[in-house]
Amino acid sequence: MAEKFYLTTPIYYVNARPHIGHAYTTIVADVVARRHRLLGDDTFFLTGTDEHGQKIERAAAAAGVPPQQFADEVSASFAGLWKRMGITNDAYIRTTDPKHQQGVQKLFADLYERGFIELRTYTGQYCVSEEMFVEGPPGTIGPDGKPTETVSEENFFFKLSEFEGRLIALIESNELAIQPESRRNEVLSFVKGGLKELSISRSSFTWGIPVPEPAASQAKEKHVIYVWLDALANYMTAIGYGSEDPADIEKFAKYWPADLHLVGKEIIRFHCVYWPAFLMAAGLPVPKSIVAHGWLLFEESKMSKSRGNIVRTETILDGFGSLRPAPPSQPVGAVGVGGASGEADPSAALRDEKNKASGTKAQQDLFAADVLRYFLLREIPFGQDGSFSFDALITRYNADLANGYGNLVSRTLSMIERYFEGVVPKPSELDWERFESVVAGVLRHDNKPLNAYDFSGLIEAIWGMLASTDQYITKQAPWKLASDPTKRQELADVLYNAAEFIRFYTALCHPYLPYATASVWAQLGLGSIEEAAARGEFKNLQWGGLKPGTKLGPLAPIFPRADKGLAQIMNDMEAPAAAPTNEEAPSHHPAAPPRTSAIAEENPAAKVAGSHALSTERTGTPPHTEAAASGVFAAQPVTGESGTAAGAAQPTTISIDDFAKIDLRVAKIVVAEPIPKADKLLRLEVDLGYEKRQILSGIAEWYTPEELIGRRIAIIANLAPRKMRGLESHGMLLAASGEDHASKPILASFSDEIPLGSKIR
Ligand code: ME8
Ligand code: MG
Repeated sequence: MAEKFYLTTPIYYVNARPHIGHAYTTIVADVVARRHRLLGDDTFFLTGTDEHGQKIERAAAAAGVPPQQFADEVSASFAGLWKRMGITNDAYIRTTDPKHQQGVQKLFADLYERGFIELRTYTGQYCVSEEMFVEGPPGTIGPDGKPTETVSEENFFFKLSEFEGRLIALIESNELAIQPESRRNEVLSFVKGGLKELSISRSSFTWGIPVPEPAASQAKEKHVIYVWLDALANYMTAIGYGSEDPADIEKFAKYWPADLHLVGKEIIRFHCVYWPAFLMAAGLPVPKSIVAHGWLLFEESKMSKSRGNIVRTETILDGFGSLRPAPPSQPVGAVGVGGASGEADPSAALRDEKNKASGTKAQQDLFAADVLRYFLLREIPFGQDGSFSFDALITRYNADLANGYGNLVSRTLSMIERYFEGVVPKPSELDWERFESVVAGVLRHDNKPLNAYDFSGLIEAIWGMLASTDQYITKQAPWKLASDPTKRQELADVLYNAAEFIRFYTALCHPYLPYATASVWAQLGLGSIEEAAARGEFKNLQWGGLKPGTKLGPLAPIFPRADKGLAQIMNDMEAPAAAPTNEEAPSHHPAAPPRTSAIAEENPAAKVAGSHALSTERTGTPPHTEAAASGVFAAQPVTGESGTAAGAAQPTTISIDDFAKIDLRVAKIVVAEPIPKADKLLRLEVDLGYEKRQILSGIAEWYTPEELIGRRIAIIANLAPRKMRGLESHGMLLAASGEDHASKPILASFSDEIPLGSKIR
């Protein structure tokens, strides 16, 4: 029977929207989950959000929104991001879920009944941003660098000190394995330094899970359960703890204890000391391992919501997503690949939820998510802190993905296409010796449990092999062999070996680059990588697994080179969000969806009059895509549905003179036609009454030429011309579109009475 593997990320606070620090942990967990699935384990991967406590209550109050509504909005932005990135979590827990609350109350009641909780009066220093008590006199500075607040309350206390000895034994025996070693030592010395009783309830605010009976009626005031006890319990409630439902009971019995809690290094005390102590007190098994990673730094300090020095993952998805090459003409059968582009009626397909998920924007997101995954895992030695910058991201991308893996794949497969009509040739023999010398040790390295978290080491080793395959091709010079008819078999040998190496690297990299490897797998003619993985093909890779005679799939570029200018574009995309989202006094609603707030803070007139690249930010469409770079200028809703989150952000005002600079006019579409090799673009000729002109517009996914011809629409007439695909575009169409990039932009249109060329003011 398959072994089970249960892993978790921390559940993220919903006081502000996600940044790439959260994405880092979630990506690492996703890589580990994918790897365990490849090994055939019955894997369960959990993430979610932490929604109670004083910090969230205050953030909601500052935004003027009830805490539940605030939590709903921010939690949805985390869940939505994970979906965009193709994260494969099996469940998503929210601590406001009724089932979770029921489980937490059961845990509290059990601890109370077993005699590990008692009521006491307490005065101490509290740090709200870390939700923890701190030793010291009033005015003591908390871990967030700010003075703590003095709290004097009657509280329920957990008898933590009773667990000192048992915790030390647990950790020293590795029954609870803590990695890396430095963190293990840190935890051990903390425990050996002596443990004090831990306050596990609060009565000065209400946003939390109420302390249950019989404990509740012992206290004078109403208490809520300490947010960390509430939060940690998610790891059990998400898999059924506290529920009477037989299916839940079975699930909990199957998956608990967790095999791995993956966390950032700042929360190891909660996970390695408090959590196992609570569990031992409740008579439950403790997790098998806790693995702590380092921090992502930005401009030398920890990227954090309270510092405001964050980079949003959305910026990378939108920025790098714009590079994504057009998909091969046939679906390649991987998650999120294929889809609407080849449909006869794309707008009909987009209405379908399922197709929507595999639409063009979804593909761009998955492509860009791969780039971020690769960068974070390759660049930062796991466990250490690492700096993030857009420049480093682009440098890595070009060196390793575009010039490395991507180039190896395209040169090899295009030669098979050219010299062997796209059919994998038959080698004279399986070249085991070459294989052994190149692959030496790497496969064993991957399987070594001790190195399970040395992601950068493994990737480095794979890229070393990749380079040697590249050198092999260069040395054999198949393009020369091809010109000599007597060297046909040698040519077959070189290209077979190269393709078989690529198959190996692709299988090894699958957990890191799930989207790109799916595409390469399909181009190798091997179909769906997900299915191959599910069949267990990657558990024991054999040289020669690529069968001669295999017909390659449709070829397409994997990683086109990124221009250095992309760094500036992404920096600009961050600019509006760079204002500190101070938790105590938010300058704007932290939950505002990034694009909406960015729009609200920008000056629309400046964007229209300014460069095309900038106008793409405002449309929320990635820069450099044809849809964005020319032709459509889409308005997006500035106010969120609730009218709160987004509505709180105020648009910058412009003067009437600014507006007067934009020449908006009514025009009629007289010609509309596709542009060869540009899937998204249409070439339009519009009549302004006083002149006709050409506009290139990225609306081919949504409009057929037939339905456009004859329509009266609104255009920006005084935009500087721009050349694309060798054609000049003189203006942009105005269109309204939703938050969702995948939805159809609705062109601003006029009835027939209005004369052509009329000015819109
Ligand atoms: O601590 N670098 O939530 P949180 C790397 N709700 N990782 C980072 C990071 C950075 N700059 N910033 C955040 C909480 N993270 C609690 C957890 S668990 C029962 C409750 C990641 O929103 C990292 O995993 O402050 C870190 O531990 C976590 O986000 C903290 O998220
Ligand atoms: Mg934190």
